[in-house]
Amino acid sequence: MQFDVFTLFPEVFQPYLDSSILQRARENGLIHVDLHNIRDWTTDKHHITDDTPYGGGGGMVMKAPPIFNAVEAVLGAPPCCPLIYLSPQGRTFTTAVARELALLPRIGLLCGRYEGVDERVIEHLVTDQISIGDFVVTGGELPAMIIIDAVTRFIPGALGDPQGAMNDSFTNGLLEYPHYTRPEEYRGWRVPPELLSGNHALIARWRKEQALARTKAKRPDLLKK
Ligand code: 9WO
Repeated sequence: MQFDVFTLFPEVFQPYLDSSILQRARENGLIHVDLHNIRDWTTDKHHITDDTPYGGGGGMVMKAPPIFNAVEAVLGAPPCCPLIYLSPQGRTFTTAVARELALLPRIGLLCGRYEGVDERVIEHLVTDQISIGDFVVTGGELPAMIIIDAVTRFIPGALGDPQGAMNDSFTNGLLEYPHYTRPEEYRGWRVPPELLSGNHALIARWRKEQALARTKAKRPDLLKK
């Protein structure tokens, strides 16, 4: 699966893409991430990407021409794949959306900064808007990175474990059971005896009960679904 990211700050993606699961998924050819600096598609001497808003009010708006130039150069016109704008106004990102996106061969991710992009970009270039939650951050880069991460986990083989994301929270509609590792006792706190019993049926039952109890206590809304 290919991700084409359009951003003014491509360098913020690199360290995360070069770590852990995403690094390995890239090395194994399961995902390919291309970072495109919108500034490279400006045509003026000063490489200007933003301007003051019509109607006043302060702040800056990302200009339409460099964004159209960048996206059309990379994805074509008409575009070869969806272009997702990361915005608090989008549909909410969930595990179901991540699974759906993981089925696509390619997606574009457009990251806004400042007060956002010229509305004509959203009307005539963007095909989908996604929000990762009801809050505002400095730009769309971190939300885009979250989408790349969550989607990659649903690409077969990306987790190295044949079970993949099967046991993750939300996949079965429940929160995860508690995890423990050595030592067996730390500062007087013991690991639950069920996990030390060696009885696999007992362990499975204990984990299921824990997952249910936690979900009931912390996220009763998930049980209703
Ligand atoms: C900034 C701002 C400043 C003064 C008055 C109003 C304002 N609105 C914004 C704003 O929404 N800025 C956005 C920053 C513009 C688009 C990119 N930015 C962004 C994306 N912030 N938060 C997101 C985001 C994306 C997906 N899911 C959650 C949040």
